[in-house]
Amino acid sequence: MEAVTARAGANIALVKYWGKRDARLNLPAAGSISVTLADLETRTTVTPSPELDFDELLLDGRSAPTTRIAPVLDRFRMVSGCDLYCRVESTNSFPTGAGLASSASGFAALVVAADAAFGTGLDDARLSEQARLGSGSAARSIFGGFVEMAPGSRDDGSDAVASPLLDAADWPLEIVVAITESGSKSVSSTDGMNLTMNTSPYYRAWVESVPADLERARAAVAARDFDLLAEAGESSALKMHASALAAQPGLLYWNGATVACLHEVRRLRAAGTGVFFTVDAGPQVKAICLPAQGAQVAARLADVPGVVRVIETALGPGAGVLT
Ligand code: 2P0
Repeated sequence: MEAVTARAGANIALVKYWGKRDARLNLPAAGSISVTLADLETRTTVTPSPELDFDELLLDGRSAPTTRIAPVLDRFRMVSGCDLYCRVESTNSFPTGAGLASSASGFAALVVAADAAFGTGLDDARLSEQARLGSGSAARSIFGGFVEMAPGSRDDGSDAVASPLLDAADWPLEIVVAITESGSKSVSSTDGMNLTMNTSPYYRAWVESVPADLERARAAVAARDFDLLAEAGESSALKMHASALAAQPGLLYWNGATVACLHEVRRLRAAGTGVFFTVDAGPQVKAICLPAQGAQVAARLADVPGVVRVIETALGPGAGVLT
């Protein structure tokens, strides 16, 4: 069998995913809306081989545990009827230890490469389902541009998949990531979500508020209404963090520079720049900018005390095979 290489971009949720209706199948408690990034990507090569007695993983050149990828490969082995173990080599274009999640682009690239290597020929919805079983946010990285993840209602999760809302080229927003701490050890998203679900008195209110944010964000994307997207996006991020802050013990993902960046983004918007913020399960700030405004926002965020570096990227395409 041939080695197959695939790539997938990381994604950033504008309407956040935070909580599950089924932890085993990674079924989200509510939908989410994201943008897929062009320049923060994972490239993964899958090589099935009769010479292997177990799966192997090389992550950025280093041997890594296969606990999370072996179940994904098992499903492709089952569907294809081919029981070969695989060598998986995966590299991220963005700095590891920069606190930027790589599980979304990682699992999306893995399932696309495995699908081609095992010849299973799954369509995009089924690839999204397989990526979701690896990591909830990975379901969205199968698609490019603006993407919506459906929570689904079936117990087997077959309808909990992502679908595209709008191509990147149709509204080429720019993203600036302000890194405020490198190598930070946050509580993982999976653990943070579980703690919030189990202990936060605000969790239910958070989940109940998501459909209205999805509606606003969907309408904003359809109309290319940046102000409406900014309102829905900042509100979703702040509410997600409010639910996490109220967990026991409270999850405080932000540092001082994180908060300083949020204020700087608000100052810029008040002065007329098209920009809004979002923050995930870590201290980095992601600024979403109108086309051609990324460079100005990057320069301003780079000057905020405590910002270690900034990364600028365009929106990008969905996952695909390279070779
Ligand atoms: C999101 N995050 O919508 C939210 C906002 C982080 C904060 O999706 O447990 O790594 O593997 O499904 O996908 C990160 O969560 O969690 C995430 P699992 P995942 O982007």
